[in-house]
Amino acid sequence: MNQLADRLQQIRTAALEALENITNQVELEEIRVRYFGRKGEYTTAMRGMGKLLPEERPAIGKLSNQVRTQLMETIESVATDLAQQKREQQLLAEQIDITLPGRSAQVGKKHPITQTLEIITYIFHGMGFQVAEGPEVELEYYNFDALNTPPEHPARDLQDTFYISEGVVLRTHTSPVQIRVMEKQQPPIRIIAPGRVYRRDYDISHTPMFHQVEGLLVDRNVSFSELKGVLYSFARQMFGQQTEVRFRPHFFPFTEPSAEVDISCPFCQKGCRTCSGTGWIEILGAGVVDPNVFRSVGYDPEQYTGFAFGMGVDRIAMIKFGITDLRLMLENDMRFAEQF
Ligand code: 2NM
Repeated sequence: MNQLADRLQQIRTAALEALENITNQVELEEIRVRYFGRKGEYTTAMRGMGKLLPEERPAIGKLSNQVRTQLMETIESVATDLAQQKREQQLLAEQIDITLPGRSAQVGKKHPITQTLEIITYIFHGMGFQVAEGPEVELEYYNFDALNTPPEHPARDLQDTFYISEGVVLRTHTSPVQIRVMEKQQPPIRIIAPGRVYRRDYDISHTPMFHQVEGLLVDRNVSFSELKGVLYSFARQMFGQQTEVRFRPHFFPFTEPSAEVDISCPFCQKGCRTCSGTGWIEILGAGVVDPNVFRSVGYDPEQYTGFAFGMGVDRIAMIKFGITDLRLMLENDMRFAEQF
């Protein structure tokens, strides 16, 4: 055999040995270039073909093809092995333990005021009341005049009411909503008006914004006894069937007669901090709608009578959930919010 055949055999042996110890694709590429690149060992050796005698050519040609095919195939299979190895390593590295316990999802909760508002609304809905809403920035007329509140009444004072401009206030109660409904609709009326109200008060038990639900029922032959029935039913659904209700005479400009309504303390038999030792907690104001209110909306007080009531939702939420500090309601501290 001639020199070129020896050289090809050498290349084959050396290349196969080198291919056995390959550990990555960069090394493999180096080997390919070293033998089959433009200046590669195989490529260079093949330039010797031209110097062969014609009778030597077929055998050397066959050999060189064999070497070339064998090496190319080996390179190809090593490349496949490397790719698979790499994939396996990757899968191993990305392995996760699906038996580990999951992280529990953080579920948001409704604010206790929202929850209370929803419960109150649900109870009155069950007694046939529909929800009515109105603006928080309100005309002084709807907030006071139409509600039989005289011009010199202390509630209108700058000290108590936020004035936006001449004749425009932040509503101090949701009663103006009832006036607006009565202006548009004829009796029978059975509505509640939930929403935000504003008063210039800020201390341990008052915030300048709080929430109210007011109710209004107007029809023929409505009396104080219907009011008592509705409020008893509400109090017992809200605070439990054993709840007692007490009416104390009071005054409101928009109702006559008027009363403040207490419930028996849900926390004690007689005397705790929540009821200041009295056994009773005030939750409502109520009364029979004053004929002057009906006149201002164009209802005939000879034909229609009605009752109305109003309650502070924030206060009721505090009683319902046993919250002792009003300020917690507005701080949005998650440790507080998560408890309800
Ligand atoms: C209260 C207490 C008593 C009341 C009266 C009216 C209206 F529009 F019919 F005149 N709405 N709300 C009312 C009556 C509100 O809150 C303590």
